[in-house]
Amino acid sequence: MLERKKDPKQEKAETAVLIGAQTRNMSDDELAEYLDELEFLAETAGAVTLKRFTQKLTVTHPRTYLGIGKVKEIDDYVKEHKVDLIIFDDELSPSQIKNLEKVFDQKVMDRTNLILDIFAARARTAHSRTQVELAQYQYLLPRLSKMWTHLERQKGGIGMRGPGETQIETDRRIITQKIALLKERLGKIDQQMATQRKSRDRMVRVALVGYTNVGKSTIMNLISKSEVFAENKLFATLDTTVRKVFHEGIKFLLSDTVGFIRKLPTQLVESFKSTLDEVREADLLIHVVDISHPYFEDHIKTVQETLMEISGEEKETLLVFNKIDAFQHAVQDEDDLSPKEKRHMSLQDWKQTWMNRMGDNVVFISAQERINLEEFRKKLHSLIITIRDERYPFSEGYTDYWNIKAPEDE
Ligand SMILES: Nc1nc2c(ncn2[C@@H]2O[C@H](COP(=O)(O)OP(=O)(O)O)[C@@H](O)[C@H]2O)c(=O)[nH]1
Ligand SMILES: [Mg+2]
Repeated sequence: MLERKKDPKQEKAETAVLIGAQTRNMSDDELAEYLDELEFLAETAGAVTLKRFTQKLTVTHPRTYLGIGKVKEIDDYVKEHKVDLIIFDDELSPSQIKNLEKVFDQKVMDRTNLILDIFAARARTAHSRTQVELAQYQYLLPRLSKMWTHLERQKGGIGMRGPGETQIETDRRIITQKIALLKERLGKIDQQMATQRKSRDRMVRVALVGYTNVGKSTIMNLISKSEVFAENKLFATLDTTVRKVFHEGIKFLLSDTVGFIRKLPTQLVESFKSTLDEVREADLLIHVVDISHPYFEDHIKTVQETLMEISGEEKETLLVFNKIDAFQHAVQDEDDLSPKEKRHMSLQDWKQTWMNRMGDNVVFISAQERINLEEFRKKLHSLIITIRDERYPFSEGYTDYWNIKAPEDE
């Protein structure tokens, strides 16, 4: 884990270099995008990125992940610039981390590690802190045991079962106990939360979902008079906020929670199951997409996959393309006859694609600049009314039903 300084203003920020491997079917643009995201993660964790290193790889090196020459090149830079952290975009094996730390003589992290660290720093409530802690121990446990078998194989069995092994066995036992304890504690919190959820009115439940940093919390605040923390950081929000919303006779519950990201560590998804209960139990999802992001289609896919992992079913969804104010596209020269690439597509072009086939459940807005919010509100309300009348036919539609106007009034 990153060591967090008490007062970041007084102490120098940690420095980092980022490492990305370019596998066979990864384009240069994709690699750059992955490292942009990794740099954003590092920044969120409080580290300043000094340089990126990349290498084309068909197979990864079992001992050091990268080839020896590249490792040497990075090491020279690390030593010369006194770099604190070497961050890899891919998950490294425990032995690779160990070998690399030996070479660099500095902390080596992978993407999973970094995300876990950000979650740890941003957890505000006992609930999310417990969940993060559980995820951290679950990340650690297999690594301890793998490191152990790795050492054992390296040193050979007989006569080598020394204190090292005993220590690891002790650590394993402590961590296993800790995991059991955390699970028990979470179980209790979950029960309390489930009771709270049950005691709520029979209202339609709507959950904001989406990639991290797309504007979910901003939209939550717009719709529901809440003051959820919105910031240009990854994972600004971890805890779920639920608000009752009343507007023009429509009543619903709206929740905002943690966003998703590419390669979200499975330990986190598992540990955050109860935070994500609001999503799982929602009647309607508002899937927010940052359309100004060049890889927003990948983000949509990641979110859909994570949602399937959480709830295992497809739910009614309103797809909200946010940040249209920031949307840009490259303009193609008129005499350029090569086929239009995605980066050349205007908002109008996009609307003619698969988005067009989504029917009514799509809307384009800017939450920040308050563009097209009325259309958003109408679509949301009509979806809510449909669900409400299906689910709870005698709750609210009832009064409307008896409110029959005389024909001459119309
Ligand atoms: N340009 C632009 N920025 C936005 C818009 N909506 C939100 N943002 C910014 O995007 C960043 C992330 O917003 P946030 O609501 O925290 O996203 P979340 O991680 O999905 O909850 C913040 O800096 C917001 O101010 C928008 O419509 N246009
Ligand atoms: Mg948020």
